[in-house]
Amino acid sequence: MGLIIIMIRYLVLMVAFIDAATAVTHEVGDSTVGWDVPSSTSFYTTWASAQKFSVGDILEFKWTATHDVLEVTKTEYDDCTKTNGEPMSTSPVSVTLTNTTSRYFICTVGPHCTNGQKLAVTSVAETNSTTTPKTSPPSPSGSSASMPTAALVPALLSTIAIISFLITI
Ligand SMILES: [Cu+2]
Repeated sequence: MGLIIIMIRYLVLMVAFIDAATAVTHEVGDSTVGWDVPSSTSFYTTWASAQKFSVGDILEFKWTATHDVLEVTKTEYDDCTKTNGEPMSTSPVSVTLTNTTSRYFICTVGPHCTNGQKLAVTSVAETNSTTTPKTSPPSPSGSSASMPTAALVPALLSTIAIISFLITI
């Protein structure tokens, strides 16, 4: 009997821990295109709008030909100009989204940025509550409806884990 309780508690804790440590890695452009001069100038805008970026998530830029990644201001992103900083020229480049500020990235090689190799992302705060973020990204109706439930289950399991510890101590 005691062993079973210990095992259940262990499993519940594991689930709670995994949820707390979950950070999604977004491979920019997905594995088929990656970070490249896209076939359409709106490619990365379309790609980004299909993602849900949360604080703590990671952007991963991967490429094979000659490209680089430079984080720039919005103006530089809009105009494809570069005033500050050294581009990161060795693939892969990982960038952690640390807050809800919009981030802008371009490739500084030749006319790649003008041809659409640029990315803008905005992260939403990762919370387990049901409050909606101030700037909610366009999301398909299905995914937004299922989110609160998905966040509730690990929260519930964490609570059970804490309670089971308090009882046995
Ligand atoms: Cu490039």
